[in-house]
Amino acid sequence: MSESGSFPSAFLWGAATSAYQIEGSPLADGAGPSNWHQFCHEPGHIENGESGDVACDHYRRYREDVELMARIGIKAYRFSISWSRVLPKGCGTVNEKGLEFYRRLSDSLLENGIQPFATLYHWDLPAALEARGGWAHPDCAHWFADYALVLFQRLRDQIPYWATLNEPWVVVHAGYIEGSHPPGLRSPATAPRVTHTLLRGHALAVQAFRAEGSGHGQIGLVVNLEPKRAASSDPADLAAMERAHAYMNRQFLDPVLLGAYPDEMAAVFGRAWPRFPDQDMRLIREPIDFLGINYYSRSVVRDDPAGDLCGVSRVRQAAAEHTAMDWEVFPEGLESCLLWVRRRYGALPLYVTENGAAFEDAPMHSTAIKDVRRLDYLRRHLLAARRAMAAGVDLRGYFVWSLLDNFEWTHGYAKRFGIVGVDFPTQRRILKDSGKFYSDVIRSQGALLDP
Ligand code: IFM
Repeated sequence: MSESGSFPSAFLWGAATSAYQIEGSPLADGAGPSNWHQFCHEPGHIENGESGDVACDHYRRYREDVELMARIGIKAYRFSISWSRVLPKGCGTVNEKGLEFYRRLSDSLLENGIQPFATLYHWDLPAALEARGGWAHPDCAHWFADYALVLFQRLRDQIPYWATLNEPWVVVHAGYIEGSHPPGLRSPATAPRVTHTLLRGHALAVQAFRAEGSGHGQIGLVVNLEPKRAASSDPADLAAMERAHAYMNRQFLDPVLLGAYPDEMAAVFGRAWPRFPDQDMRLIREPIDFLGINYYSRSVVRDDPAGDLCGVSRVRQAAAEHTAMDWEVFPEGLESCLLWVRRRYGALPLYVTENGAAFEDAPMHSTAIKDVRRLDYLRRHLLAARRAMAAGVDLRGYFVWSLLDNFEWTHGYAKRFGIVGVDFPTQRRILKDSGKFYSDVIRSQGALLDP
């Protein structure tokens, strides 16, 4: 593969979404409430008091959305499965109607020549399990593996790609350090156990996948990575950068791929970071078939004892371009992340499972959306991905975040990431210029990226 020209013919050109962010109808057909459903309905958590009650109404409009993906030329669709649709109480009796939705969605994708790529956990935990302690309860690892097994037994014939967890770092950081996601805690004493339970759950689910036995399909983990740079060459800033890097980028990958948590975790958490049993560490190292990487931005950091948990503050690069999330646009960081993963963890098949940008778009009542900045963001990141491939990274696919404008968690509907615009009052879909561009890139197999 060279730095110019086409991507390999088997490259998976994809788009990604998640259940709570797009489906709507969260309690339909016997589904149980999720922790996100409850969190949104408690005042003060979400901008404008919004929720995923309607979202993109994808639960009812999925056929239309699949046809749209087919028209764009998308080859793979990464969606997530709502645990509480399938198991309303998190464990026990299967809600057949909930499961049936994902069967119909997968069938419809396959009929349209699109590969289903399912994430088992994209942050919406059944509320019944949150009430029992959620991920802070060690048994949550088993509850998750039991749920995963139901899906492997029932949907494995239709779904070739499975991811266990989406961005476990966000689950821990936003849920248990910042308190901005459910369960809304600020408890550094709890966070290490949550990390460990998530990883045990991931590994038990991978083991269930292998044991289930049809041999069909692949399973992996999805993490969000962000290169850290020191604001100066001062040794204190360099040490701060290493702590921030270990906390965000290595906390989950080192145990899964190397069998041990980074030493820096004890420095970050102090005595709250326990010594975990050797047998757990062996379990967590269960081999995976691929790694999914979500990439958006980088951060420049400096030592700051009054800063975050790591004793670090972010130094905003005022001269750089930023997205509507105030994330620096830094395409080279995608290339450096991919190269770093290969250097540190070896030649694992990789997917960019999310990449994209929120920008203010033209009003949704228009028929065209000229989102020049998003288009440019995608082009520059795809070029970065291709450079990494030319340097030997085994990158098998790329999923734009997101197919649709959707519910951006605590920001509600204020941040638009879609290559397809959604006029929420009417639910009309409008293909943005970035979507047309992505379609052309796919049809040219990436050759169009060349200047
Ligand atoms: O919308 C989220 C997604 O759910 C997880 N990754 C980052 C996206 C943008 O914030």
